Amino acid sequence: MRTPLIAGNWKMNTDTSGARQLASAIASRAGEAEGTELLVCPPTVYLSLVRDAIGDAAVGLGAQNVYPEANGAFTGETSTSMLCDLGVQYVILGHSERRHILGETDQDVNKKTLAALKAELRPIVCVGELLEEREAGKTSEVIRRQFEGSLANVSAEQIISTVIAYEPVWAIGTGKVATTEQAEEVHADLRNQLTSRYNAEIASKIRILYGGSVKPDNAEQLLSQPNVDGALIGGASLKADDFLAIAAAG
Ligand code: G2H
Repeated sequence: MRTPLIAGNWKMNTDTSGARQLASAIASRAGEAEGTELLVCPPTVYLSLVRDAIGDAAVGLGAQNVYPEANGAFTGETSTSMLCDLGVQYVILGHSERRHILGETDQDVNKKTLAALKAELRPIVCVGELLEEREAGKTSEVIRRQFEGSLANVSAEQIISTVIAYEPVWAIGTGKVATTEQAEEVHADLRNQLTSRYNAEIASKIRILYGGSVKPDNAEQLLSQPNVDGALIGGASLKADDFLAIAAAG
């Protein structure tokens, strides 16, 4: 009942011709991913050209960040209305690289989430524990805190448009992938939190993606878990063959 979402987070990669080629290659083969929703999230500066390269193909367009104010004196930032103006449908928020390299807090992520929802952009809100937090047995506590903080004041109507991504920080770009049991445990816990906060029907509609070194050879196992509804893919999303192979596994 939940359509899997396979999202490519290109991070700070590609250039003009690389972004165009990658988007065109994915768009031309989008039919291979029938039954799965495809999404690409290029760097902000390439959103327009990627949108044009996608054309009418069934591939969504996402941004990697947004600033929570509508417009004004915020040098270097990009507003929700600018993203909407470019035809962007989704925005990744609270990615661990933004939390840990750029110092974003749950409160920052929450402001961005509420601003995105207000502008009818669909947020993909990322949560995930550090290795030391997992080793200290604090995974569930950390995920709960990030869930509560990042999704504060999101209404029942709004949560339906929201996607959650569980990305254990120790698995990001490291080649280490969470076991299917580790992923499913956190995903099920997130679903329980959605049920407690909203209700079971709403919780059953929300997609929870897994992210962290997803590759064609581990995708099938991860995506077969009952509460894993897709993937947020970094490195492997930069090759159309790998990205589409992951989508085919979904
Ligand atoms: C996690 C993921 C994409 P990678 O950051 O969000 O990246 O697949 O390279 O681990």
